[in-house]
Amino acid sequence: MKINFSAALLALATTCATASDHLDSTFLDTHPEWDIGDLFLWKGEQTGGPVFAMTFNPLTGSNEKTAAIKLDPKAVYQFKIDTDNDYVADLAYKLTVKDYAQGSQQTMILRRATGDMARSNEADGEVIATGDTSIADRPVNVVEGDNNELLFAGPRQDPFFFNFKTVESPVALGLRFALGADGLPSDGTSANTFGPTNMTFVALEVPELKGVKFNAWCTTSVDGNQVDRAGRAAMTAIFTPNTPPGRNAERYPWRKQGDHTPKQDYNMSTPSEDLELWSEMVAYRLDQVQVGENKVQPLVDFFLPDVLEYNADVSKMGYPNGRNLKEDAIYWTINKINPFLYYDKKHYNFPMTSDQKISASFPYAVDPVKFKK
Ligand SMILES: [Ca+2]
Ligand SMILES: [Ca+2]
Ligand SMILES: [Ca+2]
Repeated sequence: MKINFSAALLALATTCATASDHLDSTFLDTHPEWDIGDLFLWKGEQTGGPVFAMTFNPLTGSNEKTAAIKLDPKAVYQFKIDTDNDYVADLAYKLTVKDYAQGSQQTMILRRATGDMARSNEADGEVIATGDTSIADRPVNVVEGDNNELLFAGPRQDPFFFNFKTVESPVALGLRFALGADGLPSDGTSANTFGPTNMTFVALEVPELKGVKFNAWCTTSVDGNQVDRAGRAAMTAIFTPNTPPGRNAERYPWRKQGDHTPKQDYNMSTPSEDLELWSEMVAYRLDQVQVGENKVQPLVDFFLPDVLEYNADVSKMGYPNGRNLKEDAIYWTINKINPFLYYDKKHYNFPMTSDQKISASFPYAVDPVKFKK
């Protein structure tokens, strides 16, 4: 099979415009408090246990909005953990919030659920921590749980990055075109991929899970129904992409039963269903971006089920064995699919790491960006 080098790269690059899991369905576009932007998972410096982090309210772009963003008191926010490799949750940490009479600070209630409750979309399980969220322009408020867990929720700068500014065409051209077409601010450096933007960061460090191997993903549910989920970086953006200008929307993304693009169906399904429901979609997309025929099935098996693995025993952790705040998961994803990523090798050394000044202590993510008036 002859590889059309630039067409394949352009096809893949344009899908990353709304990466990672930000704005990943038209339904979630209207519910930013439910819309997971990314899942991160790494070994915490503070306790040595894993840190789980997820983001909401993507692309918050002013001081006023940063001061106002909150979580939804109707929603249940969960880190799902599978410890026996069947991709069904055995343990879940479930966060809910309550509003105060005024202001954007909220009370958090963290529950730990096992067995059937680990699988549910409800706020069930044993309460292990209560305390307040953090707000802009105030010191960080870290809440401690019954088993020495560390919990944080509040505004931070979005840690998501993908450095494409220094990547020469066609990748850079494709991404700049896509970002411009979406009207997103695009600095394109590893400090400010979408320009400087803030979001709500939810982080949980769990010393109890030190040394445990597991698979993890995160979910948002409302009224008992799952409305978003995320595991690996940019899965919906890459595998059920928006149709770029000039392409036939009827043929471009894979269609479920020939009628609609399945972005929200994907968000409402679970990792144990992934191989059955989504193998065909992933294979269709891989063929579209012209990976070799013999590579399609190994890559389907690599990307599904959509979870991050965690094995702290491995001497060199790296995506998708966890995903820390500094590593470039989008680079690794593109490189996995199209390993001929082209850039100026004389002047740059990919993969790059984030330019954000990540803290050595919990919750690690940096202060919210202050916008000039
Ligand atoms: Ca999302
Ligand atoms: Ca399991
Ligand atoms: Ca999602």
